[in-house]
Amino acid sequence: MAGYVARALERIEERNPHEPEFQQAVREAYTSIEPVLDERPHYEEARILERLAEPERVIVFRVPWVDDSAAVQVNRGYRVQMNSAIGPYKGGLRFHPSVYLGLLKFLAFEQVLKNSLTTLPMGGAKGGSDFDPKGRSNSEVRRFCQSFMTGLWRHIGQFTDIPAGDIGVGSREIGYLFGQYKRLTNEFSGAITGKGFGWGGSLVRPEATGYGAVYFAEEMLRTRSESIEKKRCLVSGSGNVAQYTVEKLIDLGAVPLTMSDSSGFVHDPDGIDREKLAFVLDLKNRRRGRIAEYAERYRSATYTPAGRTDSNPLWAIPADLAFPSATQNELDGKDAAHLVGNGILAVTEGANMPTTADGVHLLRTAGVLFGPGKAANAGGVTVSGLEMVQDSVRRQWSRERVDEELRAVMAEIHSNVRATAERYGRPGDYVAGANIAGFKKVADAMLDEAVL
Ligand code: NDP
Ligand code: 2IT
Repeated sequence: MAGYVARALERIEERNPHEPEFQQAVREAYTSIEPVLDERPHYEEARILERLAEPERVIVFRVPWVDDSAAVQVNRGYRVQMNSAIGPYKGGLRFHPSVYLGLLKFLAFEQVLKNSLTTLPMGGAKGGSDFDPKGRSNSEVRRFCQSFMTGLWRHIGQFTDIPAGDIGVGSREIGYLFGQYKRLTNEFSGAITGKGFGWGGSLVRPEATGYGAVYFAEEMLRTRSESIEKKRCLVSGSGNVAQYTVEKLIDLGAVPLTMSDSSGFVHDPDGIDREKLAFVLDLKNRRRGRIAEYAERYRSATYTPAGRTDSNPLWAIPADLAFPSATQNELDGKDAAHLVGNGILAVTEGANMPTTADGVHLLRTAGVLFGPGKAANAGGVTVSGLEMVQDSVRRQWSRERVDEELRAVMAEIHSNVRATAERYGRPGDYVAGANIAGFKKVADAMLDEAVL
């Protein structure tokens, strides 16, 4: 490994112990940008790698709230404002019991490079809480969100930091958060994205991440003269990203075979069609039930509970395309070996860092088209950026216009990533291309703005 990268990684890992996901994300990015560092030695003088891995600001706050049995609960709230070199901090909020500072630092770090790729002027951030919305009533979720925003509101704003959704934060939570933000600031502004269309949101924002991932997969397949049509697809997750990945796959004539949640996965060899997807949307977004119910409703499907073996049997099902769209590190080396063994054509990351480092290595060396999350799932934050544009000009665009812009940005990201990989001697390496292209724009802005 070239000198500066190795030295910087050592320092960063020493400074950030007990944060394995953050270390993983930084290592993956930095080891793939070496060719730029060789070309631009002044980055080392400016200690760009160290600065990029140090959040500009971290906010940690108490989130007290009262549950339905009148008991007081205490959670921890966070916002990691990672980098504002190219625009205001921007990134989602995650409510999940696994949330801790290191997890949000990994997500904020990824967000900086991802947002840089979108062509829009957005810095990177991530926030959230260890609150577990599962099994909580609407009133409990509302009280939690209001308390969370009471801690956060003074640190965000339309020109400062614009949160959005992520795991555990969907349209219901965004509504509660936005309502409380408005009440505290006495201002109706676009300080949060993912809002409902009736109150300042953008059409296609709910669909954007999933649609964008499929558009990115289409672009990758085109380089091999392949199309999505009739391809058998493995999708993990059954939340926002997975739902609209499946919808777009159906639109384009592909055959989605699987969906999952943290309890297990369903495999439907007949394919998930529109009616079955509508069942999943109702199950997950309204009734908030478990994916196992799909296999009770549709006899063509089988259900496999999670955690019986050390690899995930979802990835062992023969298919042409894979869309990991649930969570980080859900696809490891063994899973990748199953995919390769079954002749998978492309893996497109809908989630953030769903593939482990050895998984990525195996897929890449086997020549599988591999679309890393920071490029492939950038559609969500892209339409968040378009929501900010609409909020600023106080107009709302048509579904067709937003979808067209989303499609164009995903094609632009794909061609930029591909051309960058080629230019730096890594043809076809979307990981290197995405990291280098995302990094250069931010690093150069940091240099222009002096030592901040
Ligand atoms: P949702 O909360 O809507 O859905 C998450 C899905 O993943 C659920 O099916 C959930 O199952 C499953 N899941 C969550 N945690 C785990 C876990 N530890 N193990 C197994 N399954 C798990 O979130 P999103 O769909 O919004 O997010 C999914 C991924 O996509 C995340 O990595 C997120 O960071 C990323 N992403 C999201 C964007 C967005 O716009 N929403 C944009 C770009 C990336 P269960 O219900 O059982 O918890
Ligand atoms: O990981 C992500 O890109 C998101 N969760 C979306 C962030 C956003 O600001 O829309």
